[in-house]
Formats: sequence, structure tokens, C-alpha cells
Amino acid sequence: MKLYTYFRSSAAYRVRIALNLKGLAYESLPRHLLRDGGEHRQSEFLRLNPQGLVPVLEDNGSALTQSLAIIEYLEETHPEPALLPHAPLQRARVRALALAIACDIHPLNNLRVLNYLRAPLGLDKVSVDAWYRHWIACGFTALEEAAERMASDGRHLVGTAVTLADVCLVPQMYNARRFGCELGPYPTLRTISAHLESLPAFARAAPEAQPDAV
Ligand SMILES: N[C@@H](CCC(=O)N[C@@H](CS)C(=O)NCC(=O)O)C(=O)O
Repeated sequence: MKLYTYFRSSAAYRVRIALNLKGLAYESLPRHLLRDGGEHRQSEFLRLNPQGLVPVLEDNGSALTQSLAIIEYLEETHPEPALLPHAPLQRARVRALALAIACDIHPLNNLRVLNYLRAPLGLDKVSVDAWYRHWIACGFTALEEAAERMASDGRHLVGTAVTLADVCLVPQMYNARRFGCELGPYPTLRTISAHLESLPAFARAAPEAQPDAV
């Protein structure tokens, strides 16, 4: 398998974690999102993903896009260890938390959105940072509350094993730290993330551990 990735892309980070958890070897093909106007906007990459977003996973010549769809594909083709619980209720809870991060928090703070705020809308750095932190606070407040209610083992968002929700949490926490967000109000999320980040599959997927880390 080949993974088109960028070390700081949280969507690619999710897929790297899932590949590592499932023990799947892959070739890393970095596409720099800033260099030369963005290597993800070049025609060769747009042929793989017309959306011009990383990650893309190539498996047996087929290009797969959208991190959650990719991870569900890996789950179906390599079921062990399972990232979705077997019980329908728990599965729905895991998916809800994963979607809260991947669909309701992450897209608001994506590179292209921040770039649009900077130009053409003309927001300065202080305003763009405020935008970023506002949406993290909004999303994490609800996530913290949900995590508390979930009453898991304190090391995972749901239950006692790593799930898709955890795979989404760690990259979003990484981004929040990177942008200097206040994380004091989210002790449950911080404790869970600290545990997960200590696991080898997560550590090997971390941005700093990637070949394109600068
Ligand atoms: N929903 C997509 C999001 C993919 C995405 O937004 N990727 C970001 C990096 S995390 C990207 O390629 N951004 C390029 C840009 O904003 O120009 C997924 O989960 O795969």
C-alpha cells in the first residue's frame, strides 16, 4: 500500500495510526501542502484525488480518499484488531465521536479555510488564531462532556480498547497544542490522549516521526 501523506495533516495522521494498529506496512509518499503552492494541487495528485486533499491510500492500484472511509476500508479488509466495537450501540457511539472530530471540528480549521480567512478575507494572524481556538474550544467542550459521560476506562474514549474515536482524537489534540489552544478545561481528553500517544502505533504515526518532518 502507498499512503500520500503530509506529516502535519491530521487526516493523514489518522490513517497512519490505523495502518500501524493493524500492522500493515505501507510506503509513505509525502506531498508538501505549502511548498510550490502546495504539491496537493498539482495535476498528478489531482488525478488521484480531485478534491486535492491528503490522505490518499493506494491499494492494488486503486486510490482511496477520505480518512474515515479509508479506515473503514482497512477495518473491512483487515478486521483485527477491530477499531469499531461489535455491539451496535457502542459502534454508533464511536462513530459519533469520530464524526464530531472529523466533520465538525477539523474542517473549520483546515489549511484552505485558514488561508481563505487570511486572503481574500484579509484577517490578520490574531483573528485567524482566534477563529482556530474558538472552534477547538467549541468542539472540545462537547467532546469532554461526552467523554465523561462515556465512563470508559480513562485510557480510551469508549470502552477499554482503542477505537476509531481514539484514532481521531490524538491528531486533533496535536493540532490544538500546535496552535496554542488552552487545554486545561479538557482533563479527560488530555489523559486519554496522553495514554494513546504512548502506544507504539500512535508514536510511529506522530508528525515528528515522519520522513517528511521538517
Ligand atoms: N475529510 C477529509 C479531510 C482531508 C483534509 O482536509 N486534508 C487536509 C490536511 S489535514 C488537506 O489536504 N488540506 C489541504 C488544504 O487545505 O489545502 C479526510 O478526512 O480525509
